[in-house]
Amino acid sequence: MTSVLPADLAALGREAGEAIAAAPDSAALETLRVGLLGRQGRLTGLLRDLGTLPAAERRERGAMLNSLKDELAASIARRREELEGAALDAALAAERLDITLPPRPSPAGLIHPISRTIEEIVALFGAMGFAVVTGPEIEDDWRNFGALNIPEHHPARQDMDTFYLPGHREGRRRVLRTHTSPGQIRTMRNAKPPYRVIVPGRTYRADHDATHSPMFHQCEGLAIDRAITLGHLKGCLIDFLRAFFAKPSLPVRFRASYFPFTEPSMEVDIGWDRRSGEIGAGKDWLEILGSGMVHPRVLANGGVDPREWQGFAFGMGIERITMLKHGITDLRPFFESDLRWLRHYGFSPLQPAILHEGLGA
Ligand code: 2NM
Repeated sequence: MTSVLPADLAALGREAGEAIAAAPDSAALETLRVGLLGRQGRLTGLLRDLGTLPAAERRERGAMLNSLKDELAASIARRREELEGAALDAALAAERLDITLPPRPSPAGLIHPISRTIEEIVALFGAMGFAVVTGPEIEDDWRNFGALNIPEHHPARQDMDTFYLPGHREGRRRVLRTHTSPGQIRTMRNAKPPYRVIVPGRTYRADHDATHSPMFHQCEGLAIDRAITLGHLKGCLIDFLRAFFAKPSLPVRFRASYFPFTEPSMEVDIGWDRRSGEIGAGKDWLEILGSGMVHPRVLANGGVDPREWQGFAFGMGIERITMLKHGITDLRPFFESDLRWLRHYGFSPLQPAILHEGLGA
């Protein structure tokens, strides 16, 4: 635009240019645009007024008005881009997400150490082909004692140690199971060999002091096939103990013992340091579970022909191996529901016991 603008157009251009540059947001800018270039706009009005002018004046003023209109439209478009860019920058800054931040602590609950140990046992024995079996906590004394070759006069049967329930069917007193072996008896009577099962669950004995709870947890296992040997028992339990305690060279010792339901019977010890409590270190031995080849009489009681089938069984205390693995020294808080203890010893439900991550502490 080289020709000099008449004063009214120059003033309008300056005023409009300043207002556009100062428009604080897109809405204000749009109001300005409508006021200048809309159908009722000031510039539109001036263009409309051209018709009243003489032809020569009309052409010159028309050209100036059109070029002013183009200039203002371009200024508005530039300012719009500026404002939209600034709005985007502001939104990006305000909604910024730091994806490197750690997650907020989850308010979700935690897995009780007993449940965690059972999950780990299930994972480890599951990998060795064992299925999980559960049974009722109220049993009769035949499944709990008689079928297991535990004699009538055995001290474990005494009222002192066992919770007997009132009322009973002929000769079959009802008891709170003192071990999970009745679950194994049920498996033998219900399923056809071969099978491998573990039976984790609650068990009960009339015992209550610093190291005994009247309700506690056990896991027993049973593997029956045509040619299961003591070698299978040893390999299976050594593998389990080394994986459970996450110590690949954990010393494991088998020591001859006696149980009425197995023959031969063996206690299983692991190496530890009595003074420090460290598992797998030092020169001391710690009894950790019981095992043996299932007694032929127990097989027969389970409806399994001992001339055709044989196998091994074992049993362990869940609280005990949990305490040893995690350095828990007192049994009592396991069942006191003290949230401080549970928060300290609980496990994240988001990190379940899966073998490809290992079972290390
Ligand atoms: C143990 C030790 C040794 C055992 C035996 C049986 C069954 F039912 F097959 F006869 N179940 N569990 C067993 C064997 C349990 O616990 C220390």
